[in-house]
Amino acid sequence: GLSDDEWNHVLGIWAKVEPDLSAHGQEVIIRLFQLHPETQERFAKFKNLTTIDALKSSEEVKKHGTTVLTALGRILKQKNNHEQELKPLAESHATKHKIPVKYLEFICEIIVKVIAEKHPSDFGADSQAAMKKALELFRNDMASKYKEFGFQG
Ligand code: BLA
Repeated sequence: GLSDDEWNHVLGIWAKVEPDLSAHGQEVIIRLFQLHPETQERFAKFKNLTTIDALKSSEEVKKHGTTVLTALGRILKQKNNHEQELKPLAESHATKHKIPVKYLEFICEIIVKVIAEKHPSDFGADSQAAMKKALELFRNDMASKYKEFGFQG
């Protein structure tokens, strides 16, 4: 797990992300699709967005980005007592969306990069290390829940 100090780092930087959650979320999703085009194919509703301009001007992309970071923020705030928040998410991702753990790794890495770019003076080495650790816990728990739902991830 994370120490109190590490959770303070995680929630401290998250408090800087929250006022502009949708811009962060939009950037994360667009970058995910640009770097890993196979991830965009998982979204029936984004099939028509074939150019970077179309992605940037899509309200639906912004909305999904907000959904993602809102859910992630709720989970982080539980400081690893996230069973209640994680279970329905793992279930939908295992049985309905069928999202490989690898894609979770992709998006978590991008989340750290986007925060680092937008908050260079508030997201130092200790905070980044703490956030990476928190996201690793999240991913590991998703992966083990996936297995409970019969998805190898
Ligand atoms: C939908 N993803 C959702 C929803 C939530 C999240 C809350 C809506 C409710 C649900 O279907 O369970 C949450 N998505 C997250 C979180 C992350 C995230 C917390 O990406 C990452 C920290 N889901 C993934 C990844 C992909 C993904 C990596 O975790 C990438 C391919 C896809 N999520 C995905 C899809 C949907 C979804 C395809 C359904 C979207 C829709 O049709 O509305």
